Amino acid sequence: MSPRPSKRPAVPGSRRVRPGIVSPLREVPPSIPRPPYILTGGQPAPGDPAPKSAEVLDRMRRAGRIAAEILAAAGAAVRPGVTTDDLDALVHDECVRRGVYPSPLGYRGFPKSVCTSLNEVICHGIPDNTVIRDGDIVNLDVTVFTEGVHGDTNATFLCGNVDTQSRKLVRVTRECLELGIAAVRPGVQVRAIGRAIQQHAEAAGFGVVRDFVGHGIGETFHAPPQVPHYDDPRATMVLEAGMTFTIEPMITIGDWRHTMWPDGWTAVTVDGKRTAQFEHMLVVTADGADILTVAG
Ligand code: EYL
Ligand code: CO
Ligand code: CO
Repeated sequence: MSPRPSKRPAVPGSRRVRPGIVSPLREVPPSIPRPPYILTGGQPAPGDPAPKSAEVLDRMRRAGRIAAEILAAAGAAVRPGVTTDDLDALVHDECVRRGVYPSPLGYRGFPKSVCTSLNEVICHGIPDNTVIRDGDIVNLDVTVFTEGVHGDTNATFLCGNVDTQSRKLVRVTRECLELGIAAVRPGVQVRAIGRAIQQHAEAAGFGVVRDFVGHGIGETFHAPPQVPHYDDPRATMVLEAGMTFTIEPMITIGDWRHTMWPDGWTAVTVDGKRTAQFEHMLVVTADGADILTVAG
């Protein structure tokens, strides 16, 4: 007999995520254009927060749509028994099929084509042979480079029968992204976004990760401004129509502080409690924001 009835979710946190075995590098056909950080092998260009032209926004909308479609396809593949490396293969193959470059691959030495962050992993988890189990939550963060620009989006997916508190965490985190987007309009400071997110997360009893932020994006993957997901008095930049950036709140059941695995990428909660994230790339419009990472 099983020690627990099969219909009840496993106790969250009863298993700690551990580093697994990372598969060999996947190749991108030489016909697919690379982002500058791959071609130079050097540091990413600093980028620019300036408003984008309509022509650049058209390209970013196409990149954003492709990223959103690949994210949805990968999320639909989440089920018990699938490994995070299986999801990397799916994202990688879908990028190649569509002729776009998977931005994480080779970015600052990241070895895979998507970030896969399970349970207490806050962000930047490296796909490996870890098996996703019933009751897990998994964030998939897809960025593609095409037509000279990046499209960056992520979501947290439920695997099978997930406990009530984890489902609340995922719902509240999605709402935090929506409220952050609703705070965007010309003339407000960047800090208004984090203020809206922090208010909602803390009212639900959850924590807001401080050490990873949203970011300007376009021809560079990570550009100014930094977009904190809490009310940071340093985030004084005033939004203007045409600016493009991500909002990507990471919300925790417990402590918001992280520890970094020795791989230098995988950020986990200090207390081992679960965390969730959602991300969109958007443009500031005359009266609000337009989300660029929507499937067609
Ligand atoms: C780079 C910097 C520690 C980001 C994303 C920043 C990673 C770890 C210090 C993806 C991959 C942001 O924007 C991102 N996802 O939505 N690497 C990233 N870094 C970094
Ligand atoms: Co992302
Ligand atoms: Co991002």
